[in-house]
This record gives sequence, C-alpha cells and structure tokens, in this order.
Amino acid sequence: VKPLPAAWFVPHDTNAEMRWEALRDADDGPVVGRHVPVERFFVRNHTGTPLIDPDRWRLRLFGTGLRGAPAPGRAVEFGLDDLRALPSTRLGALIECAGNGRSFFHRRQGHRVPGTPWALGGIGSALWRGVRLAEVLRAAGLTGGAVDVLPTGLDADYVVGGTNYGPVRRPLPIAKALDDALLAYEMNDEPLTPDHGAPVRLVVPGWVGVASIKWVGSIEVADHPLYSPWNTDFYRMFGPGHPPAGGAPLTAQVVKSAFELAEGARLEAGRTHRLHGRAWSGTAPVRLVEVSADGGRSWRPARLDEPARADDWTRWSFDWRPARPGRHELRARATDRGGATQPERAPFNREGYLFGAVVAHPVTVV
Ligand code: MTE
Ligand code: MO
Repeated sequence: VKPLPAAWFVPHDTNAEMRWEALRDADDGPVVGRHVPVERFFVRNHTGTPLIDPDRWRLRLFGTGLRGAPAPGRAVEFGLDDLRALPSTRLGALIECAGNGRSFFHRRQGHRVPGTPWALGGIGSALWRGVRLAEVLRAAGLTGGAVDVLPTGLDADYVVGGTNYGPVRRPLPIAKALDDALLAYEMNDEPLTPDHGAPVRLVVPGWVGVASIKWVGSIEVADHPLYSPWNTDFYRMFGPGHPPAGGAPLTAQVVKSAFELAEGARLEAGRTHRLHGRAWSGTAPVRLVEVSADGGRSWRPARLDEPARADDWTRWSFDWRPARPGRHELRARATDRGGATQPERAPFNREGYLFGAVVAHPVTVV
C-alpha cells in the first residue's frame, strides 16, 4: 500500500481509509473536486498489492458462455494494447467498500462486528477510462446463453483463519456485466497505479466495491451460475433476521452522506460557516440532503451544488451559524430519487455491511 500521509489517511492493516477532511483542507484551503486525486484515494486490499509488468500482462477469457467453450488452457487472450485498440469510454464513478461505515454498527448501535473498522472514508470517486466489459466479452465470442461472468484478481490467495479462499474473485451477473461495467486502465487520466489495480481493473458502478476486481487476470464466462467465497461466504447479509445461508449476494450500495469535516472539528462561534459534504446512492441520483444541528429534532435542506448523477456523488453545502460554544452534533441525511432516505438505524448484519444510517458528527464550537 502507498505511503500514508497521516493528514489524508487512517491506516487499517492492509487498508487505507480516506479522511473526509482531506477533501477540504481548511475552511478556505485547497479543495478536492468531484474526483479524488489518486494519492488520496482509499485502498482496500484483501492481501497485498502485486506489481505486474504491463507488457507481459494478459487478460484470459474462457468458459461455456463463449463460442466454442474454450477451456482455461485455450483462453481467448487480450494484451493491454489490444484493449486500448477497442473503443474507449470515460466514466466518473464511485467505488465504495460494502463495509464502509462499519465502525458505526458498534459506535452507534452497540454491535461488535469483525472486519475493517471504517468510519465513512472507505469510498472515493474517480474518472475511469477503459473499455466496456460488454465490448471485450463480445470480442471474445459471448453467446446468448451466458449467465455469469467471473473476474479473478492476480493478487495473492486470501488466507484467513487457516482457510485458503484462493485468489480474490466474484461472479457478476451477465446483465450488470453488459450494462455499465468497465475494464479500466486509467484513473484520473493517468495509467492505473499498482494500489488501484494496475494494469487493468473492473469498475462496477453503484455496486459494492468488491465487485470492482483489481489486477484482473482472467474472466470465466459461464452458461450456468458461478460461485466463489465472495458471493457465498462473504458479502451477503448474515445474522438475526437474515436467512441461515445469508441473504442474496450484495449488489447496490445504499444512500449515504458525509461532511467534509474532521470528527471534532473546531468552528468559531458567532460566524457563518459554509459546511460542505457529499451524498450518494448506488441505486438512484440523490434528490435531497437535509442537515440538522440540534440532535435530529429539526432538519433544513442543504444546497445541492451540482446536478445529481447516478454513478457519482453529489456535492452539497449548508450555512451554519453556531451561537453557543461547546460540543455540538451535526447530522446529514440524504434521500435518493428512488425514494430511499437514510434511516435512524441500519439493519444489523454480522459482517457489518451496508451501514447507511444517519451519523452524528461531533464538532466543537469555540
Ligand atoms: N480486487 C482484488 N483483486 N483484490 C482485492 O483485495 N478488494 C476489493 C476491490 N477489488 C480487492 C479487489 C474491495 S473489497 C474494494 S472495496 C475495492 O477493490 C477497493 O478499491 P481501491 O483499493 O481501488 O479503493
Ligand atoms: Mo470492500
């Protein structure tokens, strides 16, 4: 993982969490635009970052969903230049870890959950360039019978608790694969960096981050459902109120919002502060953001500072003039055009996925 400037990241084991205040260094300091610079973008690695020679890298496609059903040893191969020769697409899209916000299951709802204790910084937006997965699947001989597509990463096997789960890989239903999934080779107009999946990663807009497989080396295309631990043992809802084998594999991220402020940020009393934040949803553009400065008793709409989009976050702002010094709690609450609003409590699940409840953000007024 990249070196971690403490002003930008909170380290968690092999992961690096973006600090929200790093999007806005100070009240009037430098501001990060819609897309997060690569050096400030969060990193989530199950194991370690592999260094792959782009000249020797090959993407191998095989399986019963391709013409002639090539076996792994007879895969259809693409090099980086082959991908670059196909029509390219640029797409501004978020990647958000399914576990983003997980620490609030404990901090707000009293549930201890295992896994990376993210606050809200397991997310970032970037401008991706690459070739649509649909394009590559068709070039490889996709048949009408294909059901599932299984991209596999070239990172080390994931070994935990004495079990080797093999390389990180997760099946994607063919409908999503053909809809908007991108095989990206650039991030913010530069070649991908090793931490973010160089030379080529998948970007699956709106879906849990694990769908966006980094360092992709092969893609199996099958005319039957495929399984991997990442859609059976992990990334389902487990625990009370959920089916014994877990709910359906997780797909879209839920509606959320965050302030571009440090926890416990200090603000001056008696003057108006323009508070900034971002809101997003994996299923629909954001329609409304409301802010409360009185513990959730009253809410006022924030200003949406740009047109909302489906795949990206929307920046918003809110003027607040705190009168009285002391500790205050700010809250933001987003609603998307599908009608989903951030709830007071998130549905508990054993692994702490999809925490989308309203979060109290403490600030100190001086
Ligand atoms: N792909 C591979 N091969 N190995 C991984 O560990 N982590 C996934 C996904 N793709 C992962 C992966 C998870 S859980 C997330 S949230 C995103 O990558 C994070 O992408 P980023 O590190 O570029 O922010
Ligand atoms: Mo993740």
